[in-house]
Amino acid sequence: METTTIISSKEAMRLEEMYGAHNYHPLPVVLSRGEGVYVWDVEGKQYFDFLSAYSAVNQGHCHPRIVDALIDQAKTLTLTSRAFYSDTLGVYEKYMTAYFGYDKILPMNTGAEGDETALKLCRKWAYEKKGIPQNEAKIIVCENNFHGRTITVISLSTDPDARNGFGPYTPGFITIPYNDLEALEDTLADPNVAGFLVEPIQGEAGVYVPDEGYLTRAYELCKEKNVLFIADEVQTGIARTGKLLACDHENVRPDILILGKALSGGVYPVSAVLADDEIMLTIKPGQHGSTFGGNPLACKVAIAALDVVKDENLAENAARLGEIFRAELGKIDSPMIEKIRGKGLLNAIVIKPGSGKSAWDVCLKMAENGLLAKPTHDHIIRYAPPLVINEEQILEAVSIIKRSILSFE
Ligand code: IF1
Repeated sequence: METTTIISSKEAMRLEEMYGAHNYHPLPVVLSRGEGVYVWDVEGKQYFDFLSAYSAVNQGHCHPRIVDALIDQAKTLTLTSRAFYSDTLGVYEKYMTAYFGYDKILPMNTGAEGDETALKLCRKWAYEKKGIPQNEAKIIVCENNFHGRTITVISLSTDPDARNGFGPYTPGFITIPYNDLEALEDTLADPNVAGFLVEPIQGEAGVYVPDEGYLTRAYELCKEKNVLFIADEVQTGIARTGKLLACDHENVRPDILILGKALSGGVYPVSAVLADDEIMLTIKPGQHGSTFGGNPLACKVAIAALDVVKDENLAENAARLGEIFRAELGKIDSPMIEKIRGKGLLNAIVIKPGSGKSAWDVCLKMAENGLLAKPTHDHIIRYAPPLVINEEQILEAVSIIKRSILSFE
């Protein structure tokens, strides 16, 4: 069967329903093209993309510099495996460690792999450097976290949908409330605690921004107990919150930094874990890796993606336009809006429970009006446009959001 025929949205949805696993419940929109802040469906309707593939397309869809880097390398050498050296990996590793200020990087592919790698590093460090007895290392995580979908990562999840039905679970995790320094301090009293894994802003939970100073004090508490502060910046990193990293808002330097998503501008799966030698060198040859980790394509795409972040001042743009976005949303006079929160261009509207319409209803109406966003829960809508958006587009997007919400009154 010819595989490149343009199919209707209806046919596309039927095919996914018939032949694909039902592990998602997408909005009834079938996308076929993306450029910058816009995407188009099969029938040619244009939308603002206010999800950015969950913050993987910070540089805008199909950024020419990133796509060109992919194409050029794809014609040269795509994959060697780490059985051999390559002329791209060392260059990329030097670039990345200088860009983020760490001794070393361990290149992987997905965010979940990044989290798994960080957990393995933390445990290895615990046994070899901190002296915690083998198999006794514990890692503190926060309620309502999201760190990926692998068995170990869902073992530390508190979300029933993500976790239930997949046991038995990986042991060794202690859950505390997010943004609760007293709970953290109490839990750090356990001498077998090796690490604290935290999202600087909880994305999936509903864009929960912790109190000012939370990250700083949490880091200090960890240092007092020789515990590793592990920041999952897969979603909050790469300029999304108005700084290169969300931790930069408090000048906190994580002991282990996890990156993914927009590290590649959404062009290719690229993730990374960065740490200094004392931690990173606890993993020896043959103890960790992946077929595609650090492949030439990933290296060249990620360098281009990060060059774009710097050259186009995306962090500053996100900070400035995020302020405007939240201020303009705040002017929408609707009993449906309970709260607006966020940082940079990672924001959310909390729809008042019992206001008659769900976040899903609002998202359907916004799609009708030309803006795509998705609920993170049944009453929270996350708004995360590409960071290349400009002020005129932000204001136009706010008018669509306003028109959509007011249409229910
Ligand atoms: C899905 C959520 C967002 C992440 C953080 C690690 C990962 C993610 C902070 C894993 C991934 C994605 C996964 C995707 C939807 C999306 C998501 F709704 F699932 F929770 F963004 F909030 N750390 N988040 O946000 O990275 O392995 O996916 O590359 O699974 O539905 P990944």
